[in-house]
Order: sequence, then structure tokens, then C-alpha cells
Amino acid sequence: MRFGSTSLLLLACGFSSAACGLFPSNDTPPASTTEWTLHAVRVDTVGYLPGRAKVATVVLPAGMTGLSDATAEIFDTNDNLQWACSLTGPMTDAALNITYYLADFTEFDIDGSQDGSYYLKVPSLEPGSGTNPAARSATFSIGKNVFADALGSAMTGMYGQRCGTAVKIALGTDTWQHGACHQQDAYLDYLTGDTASSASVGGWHDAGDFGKYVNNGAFSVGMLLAAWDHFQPTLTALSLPIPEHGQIPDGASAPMPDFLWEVKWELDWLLSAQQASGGGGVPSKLTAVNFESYGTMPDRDNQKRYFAGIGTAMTADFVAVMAEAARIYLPHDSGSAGKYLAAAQLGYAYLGANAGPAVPANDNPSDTADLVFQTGHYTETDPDNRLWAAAEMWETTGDPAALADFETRAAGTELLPDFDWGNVQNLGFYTYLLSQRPTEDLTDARSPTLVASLTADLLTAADGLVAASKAQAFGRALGDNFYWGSNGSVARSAMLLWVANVLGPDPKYLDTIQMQLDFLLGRNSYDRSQVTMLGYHPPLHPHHGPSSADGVADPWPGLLVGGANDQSRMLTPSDFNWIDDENQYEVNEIAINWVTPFVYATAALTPPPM
Ligand code: 9MR
Ligand code: ZN
Repeated sequence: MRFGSTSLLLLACGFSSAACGLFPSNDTPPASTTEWTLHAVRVDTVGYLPGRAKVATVVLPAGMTGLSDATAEIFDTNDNLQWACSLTGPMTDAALNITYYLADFTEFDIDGSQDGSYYLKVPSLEPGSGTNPAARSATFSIGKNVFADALGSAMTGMYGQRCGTAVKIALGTDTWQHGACHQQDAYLDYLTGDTASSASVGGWHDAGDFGKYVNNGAFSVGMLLAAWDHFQPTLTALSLPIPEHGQIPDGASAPMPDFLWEVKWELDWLLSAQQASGGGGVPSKLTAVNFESYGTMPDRDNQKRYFAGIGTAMTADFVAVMAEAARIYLPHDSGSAGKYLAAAQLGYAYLGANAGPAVPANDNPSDTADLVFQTGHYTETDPDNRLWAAAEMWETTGDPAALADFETRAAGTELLPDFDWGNVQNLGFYTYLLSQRPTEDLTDARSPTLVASLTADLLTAADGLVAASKAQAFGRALGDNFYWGSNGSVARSAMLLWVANVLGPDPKYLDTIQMQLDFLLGRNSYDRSQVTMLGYHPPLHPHHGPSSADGVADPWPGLLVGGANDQSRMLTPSDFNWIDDENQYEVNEIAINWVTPFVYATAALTPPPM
């Protein structure tokens, strides 16, 4: 049994028709009541693309050092042999304590776009009658649209994170819902000393908790707006089960794509957080003083929630996405685009006028006696954030001062092979390198030297990901580097790989994106998808308040869990650093900065409808 069985319907409808919901009712039983086998052969349990890398990992049972016959076979689900290939191995991965072989079936391209059309088996692992499911793989599909459903699920997952409104998602036999939450957001006590509140309702809950963080919210919007820039035809066609589906923005003449409506939910909240009376600076977060008690539904969480102080790092991230949104929304919703541009300009002026602090003193949980907030925090320093802001301001406005700001900062800043919320400079580099600005005006033109050196750095970094991916047992581009939220970074590596493929086209970059999705969707230590309600044996007990509290056995859908984290204080090595336990928030929480790069990666490999 696997999930994500709605893709056929979705595609038959061209995944854009209002008549065809993203989640038509089907007979998928609840994930929580399914029996799951641990397969020796680990595959992408959602699927593979024709013409793209198809690799599986055969993990030998503990104590076994090699196979008598290093062959794998592909069967269809009627048990007809379709293909055979030689395995490469045995190899060992000391960090994961496994002996494994690789099965490369890239050449097997027979379209099996029906759900779960194939499975792999290693005959020498199941001698005799050959009916041992543990010696096989979970089923998988091959087809050009295999990731369309994953993309729709993840964006639906983002919808499920909405704050300030009632939310309802129906899928199969499940319905997940909550009433309008957090209507009093937000009190100003820690910003101005005023005990009044200032309307800042809306946005997405950050993760398993219900806080709203400007850095992480903007960072997540950054993934989605980059996806829009890079995969607009695919995302324009995406149909989502959101209330705004098909609606026309005020003053516009055509419906706005659902994808942009969902991102707007967060953008408009961010907009409401900017403090004009504070000179255009933006608070770091909007949370209660402490995390709400786990197991409370959002609409039952009545804690008072406050803005925490203004900092330049979060203001810079805000400026970056407002500037980006100003150019992206202009053709669809010029009224909103105008507001986003004004907010970006006000925030950018604030950055110019303020050297700091990067992070407000009351934001940072620590053991000091004077701390106020015990909730999360999302930044350390601001040069990376300012660099991103400058890049987006320039791309949107053509302001030569913003270009100079970016280029000065870029000269002293490293492009990173992988990054998370703490290092956002790559987002600025990508925008600069893929700039669409006309450059006939010399003051508008990028520095050819900087473009050349950044391009070289980027291709080197991408080649490093390709090599690491080939060397790791499960094709993971981050190798055996596991940390809090590492699944998000695995997904996010798709951005660097995609940009590399634009600057220096080579199929290896897109193949490596496929391999990152493979890892997240079952080709891993666990033989499990890492996205709720998607693929084989997905997480059933994520650390996610609504999933825990709503009385529905299955967790909310479309949410990527943080994944392996060898710094986790709670796990033992035998857990391979991830377990599906809702209390293990260091490995099994969900967060918007992990779901959104998964959206990016699945969009990268989903062609627009014909
Ligand atoms: O994703 C964040 C991770 O990189 C940090 O190491 C960790 C501890 O500071 O916090 C994570 O972010 C959490 C945030 O602070 C609060 N909401 C839940 C987030 C995901 O666990
Ligand atoms: Zn809420």
C-alpha cells in the first residue's frame, strides 16, 4: 500500500480544472491502519522519470556481507518480469552501519504511470518460491508526471499551516480541520511598551508549533517565489483545494493562480508585521512567551501572543521577499504588488539607516536571567540577509545603488553547497545569476567578473553535490551530514542543482534532483517516505500540534519531517537518527522551511500540462 494515488485523476484533469479537485475521494485506507513491511530494496516509492536517473539501494540483512548473485529484476504488479540489471557492490557505509548494493535501472523507461506499477526484487535474497516481500522493494511508478501529486500535496500541506482562519482538508476517508485561530495577534508590549494589539492575523504556523517567525516565513516564501520564477508554467496550472481557488484579485481581470494565492496568505501577514512607526523595521516574530502546550488545537490556543523586537536580519528577509513579490504579483494583482513594493522600499530604507541590531535582544532563548521569550529564534547575523535583500531590490527596481550594495557584499560572501535559514545568501546569488533585467543601461549591468566567478563557484558547488550524491548509499547530496531539519536541506539542494543546470546544462544536475527526492520518498535507511500521507509508509506521528490534537489518526498531509539529526539529544545510533515519534521534535517535527523546498524540488521535476 502506498499513498498519493490521486495523481492519475489530477493529471487527467490537466491539474488545472476547477471541476477536478486535487484530492478526489478515493478508497485509500487511513495510513495509520496499514501494515508495513521493511523492504531490503529501497526505492523512490513515488516514482521515477523517463529519461532520468533511476537508482535503488539494496540493503543487506545485518551480518550478510555479499550476494551470491548480484542481479536485480523489475516486475510489474502482475508479477511479470520486465527487466533485469546487474548490481554494483557490495559497499559499506560506516556512518549508517550498512552493507549495500546499488541497482541502476536508468535505462528501463517503460512508462508505468499508473500508481505503483513496478517493484524491484533481488532473486538471491529470496530463493525458492520467491515470495518474501522483505527481499523486494515497495512499489513505484515511472512516468513524466510522477511528482505532480507530491507537489500538490506539499502545497496543500502549506495551506494546512494557515493561521488566522478556519482550515479544512478532505482526502480519501480523512478530513483535517480547525476553526479560526489566533484572532488577537499581536500584542505590542515588547515592541513599544503599549499594551494594545496591532492586527497581524494570518500567515502560516511555523512548524509543529503555532509561532510565526518573520525570518523563517520570509525564507519559506523565498523558496516558493524562486519556484515560481523557475517553474511558472507548472505552478500556474496547479489546482489547490483553497478557498481562493479561481478567484480574481481586486482590480484584476483574470483569476490568479492558486499557487500565488497560497503564498499571498503569508505575504500579507508579513506586510502586517512591518512597523511604519518604527521606521519600517520588522519584528523578529509573533509568538506567545512560551510554546503553547503540545496537544492543543490552534483554535483552542488562547495564550497572548506578542511581537518580539525589531532587528535588521528579519527586516532584510522581509525586504527580499516583498521586492520579489512586487515583480511577481504585478501581472496578477497590481494592487498587492504596489503594496509589496512600497513595503520593500520602506524596509530597505530602514536597513540603510540602521546598522543593527541584527537580532533583537529579547528574541534569543538562552539561559540568561533576563530572557523574555522561550520560543524559537531564526537568525544570528545579518550580512547574508542584507545581501539577499539587495539582490531582490535590484532585480525588481533596477536601482544601481542596490546593485552596488549587492556586489560589494557578494565579493566577501561565500556561496554555500547547502544552506538553511541561517545562511540565506544563496537566494540572492541565484537571483543575480539568473537575472532577467534588461542590461542595456550600463548602470544596470552586472559585473561580468562577478558573474563569472559566482558561476564558477556555483558549478563547483553543484558538482560537489553530484559527487556526494553518487558516493552516498542512498544518493543523498549532503552525504552523511545529518542535522536538525536536514531533510529540508536535502530538498533545498534542488535549487543549486537547478540553477547549475541553467548556467551549465548537464543532465547530471537534474538526475541529482531526482535522487534527492528518491531519498526523501523512500530510498533511505527506513524504507519510508518522509512526507506525511505520501508514498510508502510515511510518517504517522509527526511532531505537529494539530496532528496530535485533532482526534484524526492520520497526520495532516503533505508535510516533510525534519529527518535524521545526529546532534539530536534524544536518539540512539540504532535509530539511524530518525524515528517516527511525535515527541522527537528534533527529528520528527514538520516546518515550513522544509516543506517549501520540497515544493521547489517536486515542481522542478513536474512538466507543465501539455
Ligand atoms: O529549524 C530550526 C533548527 O535549525 C534549530 O536548530 C532549532 C533550535 O533552535 O530550531 C528549529 O526551528 C524550530 C523553531 O525554533 C520553532 N518552531 C519549530 C522549528 C522546527 O523545529
Ligand atoms: Zn493560528
